[in-house]
Amino acid sequence: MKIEKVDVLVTSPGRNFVTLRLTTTDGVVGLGDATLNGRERSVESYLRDHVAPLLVGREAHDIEDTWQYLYRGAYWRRGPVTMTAIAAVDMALWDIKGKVAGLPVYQLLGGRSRRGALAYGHASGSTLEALFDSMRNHLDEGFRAIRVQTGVPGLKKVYGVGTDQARGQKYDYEPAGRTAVPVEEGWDTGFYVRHIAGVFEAVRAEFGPELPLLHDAHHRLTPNQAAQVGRSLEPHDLFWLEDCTPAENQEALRRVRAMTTTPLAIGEVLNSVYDYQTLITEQLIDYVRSSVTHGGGITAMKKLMDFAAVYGIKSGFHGPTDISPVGMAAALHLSIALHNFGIVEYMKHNDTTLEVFRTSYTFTDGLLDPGENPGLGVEYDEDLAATFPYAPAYLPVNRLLDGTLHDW
Ligand code: GCO
Ligand code: MG
Repeated sequence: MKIEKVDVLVTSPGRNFVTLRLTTTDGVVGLGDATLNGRERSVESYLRDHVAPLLVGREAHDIEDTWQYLYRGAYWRRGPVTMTAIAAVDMALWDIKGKVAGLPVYQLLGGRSRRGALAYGHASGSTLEALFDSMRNHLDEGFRAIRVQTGVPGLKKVYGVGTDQARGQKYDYEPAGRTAVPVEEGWDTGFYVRHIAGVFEAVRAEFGPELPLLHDAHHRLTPNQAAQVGRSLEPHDLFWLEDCTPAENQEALRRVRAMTTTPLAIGEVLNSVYDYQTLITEQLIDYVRSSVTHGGGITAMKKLMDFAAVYGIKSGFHGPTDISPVGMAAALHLSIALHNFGIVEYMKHNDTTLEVFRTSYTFTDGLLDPGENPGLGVEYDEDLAATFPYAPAYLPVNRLLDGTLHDW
């Protein structure tokens, strides 16, 4: 069974997505997610101009060999564009293999390790009152673990906080904006550090000690600041503190780790096992945050998680709305199969996205399940998708209040 046709579909049903579709000589169709938020066209070109010509005529069943061919064969290694492109091919091939076998992909990865994958949702509010409302909505929807992000006094717009007008709605936070250039946000780490422990104290007072709470510092702190925040959050027992320092410096986590017992998660901007080598072997983190979409696909993430398992480190795959439902499904098949699963992010796609991508995964009592359809279990409605043309969108950039460019 050879790969016969390669389509790269760039559309905007609800937001921008890049979808790879492989069709075999037997007419089996496999889907892969190749969405790289704000840089969509570069992955599209990588796939269309450089990868598609190599795929036509290859054996569709040879997933490992194709992965190595695209990774080693390019000579130029790693990086978000390359690894997202390889991930899309890898997912599509697993999708095909599952459909041919008549099995959901998780069965090909070793079968089920749990009844469902614990998922966390994104609660936010510019004030405590708005945050509590958002948390109650999440609890009503069935979430059993919640990420908490709030406004910071003195700052106009803060990462992860939806608009209060959208309070009570399900899908109220989308960081990418359809603007000609990125929106600029203002930031002061001191304001944040002085504010954040009080937020969690108030949340614990309102919602009790048991609810798993997560928080994302989005790469903005120095190791010292991260250690300080981690320590100040210890009494409030976080499930994790995410991306406390910029992820590319693995050594930075040594200081944070030595100073705090707050569990640490990192890696949504990382894309290779080598980005984790120090983090894993020195046990500097508790959770791997990469997505299957940006981390080289199911093949690469399974190996990364097996490596992490040796050191007792668990998965917490990235699942924002800029991972398409195809990428989300891939993460769920892997999450159900892995022994060292921790939690999975579930930001929820909007209705338009879910009309174009018909999924078979379900969310019940706080747990996600990939479903029993063969392959990844996602169908793409090409005709409907074509009615939502791609439009460039950018993630914001962040400046300190004196104008210095900072990590967003
Ligand atoms: C998360 C992430 C996202 C990213 C987004 C960028 O934890 O879900 O930090 O909110 O900012 O995926 O494209
Ligand atoms: Mg994050």
